[in-house]
Amino acid sequence: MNTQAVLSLDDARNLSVRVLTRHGFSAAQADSIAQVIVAGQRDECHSHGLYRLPGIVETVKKGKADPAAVPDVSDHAPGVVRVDARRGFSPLAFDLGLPLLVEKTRRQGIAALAINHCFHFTALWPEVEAIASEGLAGLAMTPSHSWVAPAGGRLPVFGTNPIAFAWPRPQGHPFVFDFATSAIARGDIELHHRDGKPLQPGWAIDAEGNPTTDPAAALDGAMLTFGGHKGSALAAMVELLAGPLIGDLTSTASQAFDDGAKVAPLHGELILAFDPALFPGAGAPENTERAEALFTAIVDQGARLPSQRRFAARTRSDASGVHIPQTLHDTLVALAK
Ligand code: NDP
Ligand code: PYC
Repeated sequence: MNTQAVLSLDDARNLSVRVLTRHGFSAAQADSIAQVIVAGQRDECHSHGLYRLPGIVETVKKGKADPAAVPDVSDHAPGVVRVDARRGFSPLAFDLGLPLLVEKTRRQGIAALAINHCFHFTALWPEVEAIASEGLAGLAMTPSHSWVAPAGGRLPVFGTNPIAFAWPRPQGHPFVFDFATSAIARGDIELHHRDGKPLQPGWAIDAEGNPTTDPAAALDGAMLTFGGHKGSALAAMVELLAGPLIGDLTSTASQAFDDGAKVAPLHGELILAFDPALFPGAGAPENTERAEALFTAIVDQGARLPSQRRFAARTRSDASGVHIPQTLHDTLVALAK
């Protein structure tokens, strides 16, 4: 039977920090990672919640990541903040780079945060939501490992390459989307594999290039992009903007660095922020009204906004905690000892 453990958000955070510090993570690294993992679990993003902890620990055990890395923040150019994560994980690098990104964006209207040399396992919405909470719009993207075939091909070239966007609204939650440019995130293919569930057609091909719904065959073959050639082009854009543009690895280079260890990818991330107060629409209430009318036109016909499911899950979890498989809880308790 698939039994579940229920944890309060504080218990989930404390358990995450215990697992991480037990494996050599500095307090600062552990706090930033735990924050983002518990947020993922709270919002019922199961592929990017507590499930990630064993893989993070493995990335350190295999000698790839530095669990005590101290990221270096630099003022790279008038519109560019750079954070060298120094082979630590991305959450602390983002937390340390955010204040200067916000300051530059407020000064100039637009600014970029380039994170280099980070191990990356997180969803991107916590980052763009943090930017929106400052009254700014945010756009984030990152490569991963080469798991995804280009449209019309059969060999993995791209990462699952997510793109996330947030737009601040006068009241309530911002408008946020966050999706992989693959048909589904790699983490969800892994969860289908763990739970013995078939994939949906169109998500993956096997090692011979044949369509498959078998998660094991997909993990050995290649994932497919969403929207055919359109997702494929967006995936290529993410490789370029969050790779060579910022002096970092493509997903193929990250996979080569991994060298069969099968741990978290090492690469960069590009995050852009926009200050509405410094763009031509500033100060005219009709522009805010037009944006709000767009959201109304979506929901008034019964469609939903992206992140609506997540925000509803957040309300539930804030009230009654998070649910994880008992087997995962047992694994985490063992890792914390
Ligand atoms: P999904 O396809 O589950 O969701 C993508 C987005 O679409 C979400 O914002 C979601 O909102 C929204 N959405 C889903 N269904 C609807 C609907 N019917 N109407 C309107 N909006 C909808 O996500 P993915 O599998 O593509 O990605 C999952 C996560 O994996 C992301 O958070 C991503 O950042 C992460 N990821 C991280 C990678 C990394 O390298 N670090 C790589 C790849 C993915 P809602 O959440 O409310 O359902
Ligand atoms: O789920 O595709 C994914 C993923 C890659 C890196 C972190 N998450």
